[in-house]
Amino acid sequence: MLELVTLPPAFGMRNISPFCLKAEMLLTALELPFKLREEADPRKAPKGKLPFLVTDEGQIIADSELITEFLDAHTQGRIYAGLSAKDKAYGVAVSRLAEDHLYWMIVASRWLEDDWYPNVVEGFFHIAPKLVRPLVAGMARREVARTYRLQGLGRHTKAEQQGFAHRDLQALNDAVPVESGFLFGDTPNVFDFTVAAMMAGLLDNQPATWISELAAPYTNLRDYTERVQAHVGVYGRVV
Ligand SMILES: N[C@@H](CCC(=O)N[C@@H](CS)C(=O)NCC(=O)O)C(=O)O
Repeated sequence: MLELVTLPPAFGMRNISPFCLKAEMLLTALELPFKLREEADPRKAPKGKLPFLVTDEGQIIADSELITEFLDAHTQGRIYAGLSAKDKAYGVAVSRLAEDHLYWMIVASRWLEDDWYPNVVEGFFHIAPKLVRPLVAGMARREVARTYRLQGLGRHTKAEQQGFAHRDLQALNDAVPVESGFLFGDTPNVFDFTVAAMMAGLLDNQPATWISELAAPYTNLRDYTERVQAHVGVYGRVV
């Protein structure tokens, strides 16, 4: 049976990682038998990040997009079936916005805010011995700060970062359908899972972060996120 390796629950989320949640939604929607395994230490993942998928033959596929490509081949093209080249282009562009831009502000809103950071220590590092916990978590925090700066967003003031977040959320709010349906029709596909998984973590993590508060007015995006999760029966939060 396929095995999807994900991060353990944290911050009120059953599946805290948007990449892990997307892969879980996809496997569920494809009705492929699979089991979930939790790995709290990403350093034990082949590429130092989760999720990864272990196939029946023991092949390991690390990265949610590579998992998607593998599953598309495995199901003889079911994932992208019926999508035009233009649909796919739109889906990829929206996914990159969510996963390669908005995502970093979600990370920063948890790790780099002094008043939220204790939740990170508790949520991600409770497995570390109490004595070394602040040290290990502090090293990881410095790495996140370095990455955020390298990515570029970390060079901006908080108000400027909030401006970038607003523009991302407005774009997603306008990109998804109003009231019913999904990006490409009546059934959600991998691109819906990408957006909804990212938004689920942003909206539902507890306690709220600056970006969850900022997302509150984007009600179309919130309703759509609920719709995708309800349709596939996979929620990011603990239900
Ligand atoms: N491009 C990767 C991103 C995966 C990713 O960033 N996972 C995060 C959790 S949300 C992770 O494992 N981070 C651990 C780390 O960077 O040390 C994918 O699509 O799977």
